[in-house]
Amino acid sequence: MILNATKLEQFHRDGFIIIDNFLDPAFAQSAADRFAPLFRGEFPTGLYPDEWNWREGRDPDNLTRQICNGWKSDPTIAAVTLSATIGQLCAQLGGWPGARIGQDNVLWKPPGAAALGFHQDDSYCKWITPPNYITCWIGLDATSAKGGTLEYVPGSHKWGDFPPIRQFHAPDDYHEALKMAAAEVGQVPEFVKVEVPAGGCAFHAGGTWHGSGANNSTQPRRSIVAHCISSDAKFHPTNVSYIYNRYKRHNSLNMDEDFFPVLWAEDGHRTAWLDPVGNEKKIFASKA
Ligand SMILES: O=C(O)CCC(=O)C(=O)O
Repeated sequence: MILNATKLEQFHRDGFIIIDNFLDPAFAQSAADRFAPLFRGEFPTGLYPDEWNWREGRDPDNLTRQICNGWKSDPTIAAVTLSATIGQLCAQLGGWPGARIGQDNVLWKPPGAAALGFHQDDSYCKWITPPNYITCWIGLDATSAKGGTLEYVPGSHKWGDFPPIRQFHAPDDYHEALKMAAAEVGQVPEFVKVEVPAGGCAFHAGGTWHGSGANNSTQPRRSIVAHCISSDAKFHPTNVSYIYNRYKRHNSLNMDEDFFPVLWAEDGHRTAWLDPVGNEKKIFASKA
């Protein structure tokens, strides 16, 4: 799967692109079916994910449920977020020699669940050099403005770097940090809402401002997200992530492929323990 010149131009101009048919709809449904067991703590690999931010019976129903690095816990999630296809597209968009997974997210916004604050992904990867994500966001359900789909501010990847936001989950005003950033650079934000059928996706640059409103529909909004980094990425020499620096070796800044596998590289490398490229055919719907 290779992006054509129009899509690349759009990405560099707007900071995102939207692809209506990306995951095969039947596969999107089987991935969505994994959400309820995962958030109940049923992990087929036996491994906890790196972050597990909502648990059945413990946390309020009106929060968006989030797991980070679900690939470690569930092979169906891994089939998507560790795919060579996503790696290749992210490398192409980032102008990188290849792509690794930096982190994945499993996001479940049931009817009535609250917003997620507008932010830039790159604010959250200062523990990596270069500190840049290219993100692939996939809707497993058909998405709508009413259902709290992902929203972008076109061109906002050119506004520069801003710090992590005050409140990511269920903020009082999900535009708060965006408004402050826009005022600082003298811009008036416009919004594009990602309305795609089940299996549709969007790719965005790490600097692009994005977030999502409450789910005011009667349908769940389930998404899988792959935040890729360059295959050349290293740990930052001094900035430490209290979770992800657990995977850093002593006296080395190299990122271990056991924890940050290379999904695709232009020299043909793909981390040896991942599924071979040919196994992906039934997962993806179309050519971009
Ligand atoms: O799904 C959402 O509403 C937010 C997702 C997000 O922040 C991301 O994909 O980087």
